[in-house]
Amino acid sequence: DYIKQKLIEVALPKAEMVHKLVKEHGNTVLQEITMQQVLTGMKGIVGLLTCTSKLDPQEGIRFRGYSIPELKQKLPKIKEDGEPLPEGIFYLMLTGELPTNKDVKHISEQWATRAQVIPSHVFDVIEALPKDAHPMIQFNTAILAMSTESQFRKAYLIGMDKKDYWDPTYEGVMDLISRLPIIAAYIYRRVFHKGDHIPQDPSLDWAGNLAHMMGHSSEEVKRLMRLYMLIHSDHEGGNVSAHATHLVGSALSNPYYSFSAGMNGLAGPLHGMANQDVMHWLNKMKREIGSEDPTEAQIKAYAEETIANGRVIPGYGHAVLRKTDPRFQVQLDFANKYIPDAPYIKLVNKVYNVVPDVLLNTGKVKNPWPNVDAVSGSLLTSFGIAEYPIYTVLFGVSRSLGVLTSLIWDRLYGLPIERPKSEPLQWFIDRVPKQ
Ligand code: NMX
Ligand code: MLT
Repeated sequence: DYIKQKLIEVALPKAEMVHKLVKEHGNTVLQEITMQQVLTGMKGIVGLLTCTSKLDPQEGIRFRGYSIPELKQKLPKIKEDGEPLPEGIFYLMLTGELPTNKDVKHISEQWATRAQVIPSHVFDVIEALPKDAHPMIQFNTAILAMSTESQFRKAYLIGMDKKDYWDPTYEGVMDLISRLPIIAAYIYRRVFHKGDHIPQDPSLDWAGNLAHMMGHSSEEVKRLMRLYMLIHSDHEGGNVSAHATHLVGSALSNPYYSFSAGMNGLAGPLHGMANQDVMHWLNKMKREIGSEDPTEAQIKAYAEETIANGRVIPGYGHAVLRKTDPRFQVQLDFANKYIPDAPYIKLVNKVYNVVPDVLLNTGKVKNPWPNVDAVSGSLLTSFGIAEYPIYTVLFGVSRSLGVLTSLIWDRLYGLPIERPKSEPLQWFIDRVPKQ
């Protein structure tokens, strides 16, 4: 696998730089930290080294310096008018370089080959769960069950030099990513299509194969799945799923354990589960208003009621972003191009017209604009994937690309175990300046 050779060439000087920074500039002060930052979710505290992507509050995400519109131009596609292949963004995040068509084909083939062997106990474990267990429970259980395959643990036990840990990590990551579409599609067909499974087609690309195995094999859905897998793949290092994967990985837990930790975080309603919750919010609103096509005034009143009841409006707000999420915009553009008249897309547009003002009027919401989840479910539903509980699983399949690439880089950099300091309440009270 020539990618490994390339990776080590790119990474060695960077790993040396990290070592040098710690050794020669370890006492450099990076920033001041306030009481508020620590007590409100560590917002703005730089505590992580992450190279795969970086989030600008105004502009949104850039993957190795490239914005989503730039990637839509620069990453390889199957057809010129199609969407970039997620294999390409994986290569970019991993190596820092834009891939050629050959690189993308190589990764597609690697994943298709590695996906051939999933041990049967993984499916037995899924089958042991009730069918109505949330798909994220089934997904994460399967991820953990696959850790019996971890090369990392075996290499560790035979006494591998720690400089080489990145190698079995890379192998585990490639195996795990290759298998996630099969697991996700298996759960989808088990829960929503009477266990009528569709075999993988190794000639297809990673995202196209996922759509195919889910039973949505039109070119339109494959195109949508490529876009979906591209834009959900990473959101710098501090979001809950990335941070959890990194933290657990810092104990040298194998890629399966580490990714499972990230997926447990993604299943929270303030993170990835918001994509399912948006659909429940929209549908409950329609039911309570008693109309399939509520007016903007009705939507505004419903949003105000949600807030008055002490609940959040899912799909809106962000811990870092202070503008409309470009991942929201690119999905809306896709919808406006291919399905402008879809009722859910019209509804999303109406909600977008009124909810930011409702949130601004609370006087406390720092970002009133939509995030990635405000439209993704409506888009999937409009293309026939209307089973909401699978949405966070799809988010998770995509998120593997970024967080697991970062895990490889954690090993390449040789980062140690993560262990911040904690203090009880009195310590914070004692820090308040005396009058
Ligand atoms: N609806 C109602 N209230 C909100 C919202 C919202 N969409 N967003 C923030 N607030 C409230 C928040 O609950 C907090 O209230 P309080 O002081 O009473 O505790 C106040 O506004 C200040 O919060 P922020 O500093 O603006 O937001 P924070 O950084 O703490 O949280 C989110 C960020 C994303 C968790 C928050 O905006 C939210 O709960 N949004 C809805 C859920 C959602 O869409 N999550 C998905 C995020 C993207 N993803 O996929 O991960
Ligand atoms: C994400 O994609 O991880 C979310 O937008 C949450 C975040 O960045 O904090």
